[in-house]
Amino acid sequence: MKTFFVLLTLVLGFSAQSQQIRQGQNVAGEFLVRFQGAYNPQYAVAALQQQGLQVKEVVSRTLNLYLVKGKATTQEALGTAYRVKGVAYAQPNHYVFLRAPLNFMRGLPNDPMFNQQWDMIEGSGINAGAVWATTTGGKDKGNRDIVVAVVDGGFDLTHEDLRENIYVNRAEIPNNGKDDDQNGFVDDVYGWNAFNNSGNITSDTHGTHVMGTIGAKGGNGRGVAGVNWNVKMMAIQGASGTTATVAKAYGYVIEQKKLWFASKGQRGANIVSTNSSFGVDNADCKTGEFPVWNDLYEQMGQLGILSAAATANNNVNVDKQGDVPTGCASEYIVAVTNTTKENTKYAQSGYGARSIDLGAPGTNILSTVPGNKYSNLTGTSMATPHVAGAIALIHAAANEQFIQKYYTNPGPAVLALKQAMLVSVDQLPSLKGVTVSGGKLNVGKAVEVLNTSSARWR
Ligand SMILES: [Ca+2]
Ligand SMILES: [Ca+2]
Ligand SMILES: [Ca+2]
Repeated sequence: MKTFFVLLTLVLGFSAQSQQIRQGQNVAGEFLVRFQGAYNPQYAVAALQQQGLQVKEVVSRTLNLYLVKGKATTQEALGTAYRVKGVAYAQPNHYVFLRAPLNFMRGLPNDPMFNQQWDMIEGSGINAGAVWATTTGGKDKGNRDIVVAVVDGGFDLTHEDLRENIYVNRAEIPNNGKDDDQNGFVDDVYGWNAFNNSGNITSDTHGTHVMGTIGAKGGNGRGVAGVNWNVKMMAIQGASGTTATVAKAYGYVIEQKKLWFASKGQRGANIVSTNSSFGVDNADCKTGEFPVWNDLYEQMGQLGILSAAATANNNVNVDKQGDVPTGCASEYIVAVTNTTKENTKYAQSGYGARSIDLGAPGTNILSTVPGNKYSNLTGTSMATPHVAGAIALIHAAANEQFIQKYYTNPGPAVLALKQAMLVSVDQLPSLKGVTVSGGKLNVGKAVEVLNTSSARWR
């Protein structure tokens, strides 16, 4: 009987949510009647029917309790029920709600520092709450894991608010000096360290902070919430040093995604975005001095990987001064500048009507730092993970038409995703005319735009 009660409660609670029913409301015309004495359904059914009431079901035999439906209002029906001989009491059939915090029901997390995360909400932030009401990330409509490759200096993979969302290559046995899954990389469990060609990932503040914005575990009652509460983040070290290091870092990403397609999702990783919070200032990607960079982004793009890239932390016009990678030609780069809580471009951040696609919050951003700590940082490096994370969250929220096209024709699919992000921005005066879109990321609107357009795809 207890099981039945719990089930009933859950069913009622669930329908209550979907119909937007408030606390304190009850099911119209329905009520519960308990009879005195031992269980006697024949008597109860007949006696209630005589008063024009209908027994919907036996709720509890031990309580001699029935769910009853009347034709009149609940109050009138209750009055009628009390006229039935042997009735101990009757009461309305209230809607019951799960004991989740109220903000959880509205798509906002219970993480204690969330009240400082202005970057996630509507207004000055990216409006992630609009998506969280439907999905908090992790899997697409084809039930495939969504992976973000975070290319940076290093990561604290043991951080309390990150560890559950770190990608793990389960086919690789750690630290045995062997390439167990024969993907060409020895001991690559969490990703790859392109600095020293090993699977040994070391910790660093910058990369740990970037990771938290993309995918700190949300709704776990700890710390902060990332753009994705659930996601798999692949740790790739190789965000500085030389172009060769960067090429090895992205080379790993490319190989894992190729393997994923070739094995139909059995091996490799479904990487949908990368985060590039690094680059070369005042460098012209189009002179022929940096072809490797553009080729890496092109190859990733054709495999369905968009790369969010941070532009310079200087008030420079990238169209004129150049920047690598945000001045590179590849359409698969989403170039990002830094916006503030006041919804303006941060003064020391790059722009460019042709090269810088959009803005995202990057000023005083609270996120994870090594040692289970949290801290505020500022820079285009902090803006960009909002975009890399948004790409992953959009994959989780995208409809089946999009996902089908993504599996079969990934390049065009992700260019449509990028376009949806650019046309759905919140227009900001300080970004108008100096960025491609003229505004700041609004991931909630981007999902709407993409799903509306992909619904028409064949
Ligand atoms: Ca391996
Ligand atoms: Ca191994
Ligand atoms: Ca958290």
